Amino acid sequence: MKSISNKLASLLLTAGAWAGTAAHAVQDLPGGPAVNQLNLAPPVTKIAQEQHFLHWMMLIICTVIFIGVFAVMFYSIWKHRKSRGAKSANFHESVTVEVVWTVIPFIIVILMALPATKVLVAQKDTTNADLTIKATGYQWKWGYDYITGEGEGLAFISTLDSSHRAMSDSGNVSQAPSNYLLKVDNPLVVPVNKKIRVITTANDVIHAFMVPAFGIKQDAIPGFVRDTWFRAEKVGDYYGQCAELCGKEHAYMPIHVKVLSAGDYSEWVAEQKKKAASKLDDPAKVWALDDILKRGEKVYASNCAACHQANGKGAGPIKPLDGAAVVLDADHAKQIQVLLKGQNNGAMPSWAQLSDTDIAAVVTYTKNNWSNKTGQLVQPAEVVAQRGK
Ligand code: HEC
Ligand SMILES: [Cu+2]
Repeated sequence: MKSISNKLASLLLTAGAWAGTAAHAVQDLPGGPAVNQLNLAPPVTKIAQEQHFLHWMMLIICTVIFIGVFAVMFYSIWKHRKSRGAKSANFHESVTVEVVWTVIPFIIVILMALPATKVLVAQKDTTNADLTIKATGYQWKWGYDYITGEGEGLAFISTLDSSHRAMSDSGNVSQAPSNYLLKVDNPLVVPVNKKIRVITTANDVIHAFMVPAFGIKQDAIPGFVRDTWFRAEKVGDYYGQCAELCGKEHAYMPIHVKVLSAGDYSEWVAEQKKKAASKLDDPAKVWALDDILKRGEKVYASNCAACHQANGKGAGPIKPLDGAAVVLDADHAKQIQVLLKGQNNGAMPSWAQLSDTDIAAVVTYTKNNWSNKTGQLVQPAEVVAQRGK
């Protein structure tokens, strides 16, 4: 007996210690998931508020009915049990009972369906948007294009922070920050109190754009466009994830929406436009090896390391780049073609959407990193020449 209670005590202690460290390491993320969160995310749009109302209203109605029906049932069984000499009633086809049990549920269903339909229709009304943004799902990142409204013309890719990916690989998450696996390099930025229409589509497989605080979730399907909308009523950071199983890195394509005041948003747009103008690389520029290597390291970390690994060794069917013949080859065209067209039916995807400078940079980087000390320098002009070949 003693040993059992000892075992129980030590089990409880370990559980306590585990809960203790977990609570220490992980904290609520404002605008994102909370520790031990059970309810829906705190709503930040009218639609999300109404979804909350519908959810609780229906849950309460169902619970009341459940308790009522089962209470009557158990009471009747108990009260009219055989041992008390109860005799079963002997009636058939009571019109009153049948009318009552048809009409009452019908009224209840209508009472629930009316407000639900109202919200559903409002959700689908994507007209008169102040801003239209296209969200494109890629394996495994999001592309955002500002199509109309303030910020029109801006476009960027949003990827998971590579340090979070590395933390996940290592399995050591004791130092995980509250935005673990939700931190991205470029969040989607929108103004507060404006109607934002999000057009969703995808480049490879089906993804889904979901932000619980806004009450939106919309499939992103290759070759199709779907849309949804939100009007965030509070400045802040809100998080979501791809919500359609889309391959092995599905868990690593988070969504971060930054809602700014109108003034801050205008400033952000002006800053992005300036940056975009200065970033427009001249593909005719002739680079020095050191400069292009620095650029290539970044391009590799955000686009290639997920598959080929930071150490260039690949994994399983993903061929290594460290020591690969095509990487070491003095003919630059071979590797440039692999990047532009992909290889093995897209197992190695095409990277044609990267700029000429980014492709030249990452090719140069792979040719001079790990044990690949070729000293070869690939210029953007060589990529330009290979496009369309
Ligand atoms: C989605 C995973 C994935 C990503 C991301 C990826 N690759 Fe690959 N890559 C592959 C696979 C798989 C192969 C092997 C294809 C085959 O079987 O021929 C490959 C092959 C290659 C090859 C040819 C190697 C050889 O020996 O034939 C090169 C070069 C290459 N990748 C470079 C890159 C670069 C540079 C990037 C980043 C811009 C990148 N890859 C991103 C999956 C990926
Ligand atoms: Cu996805």
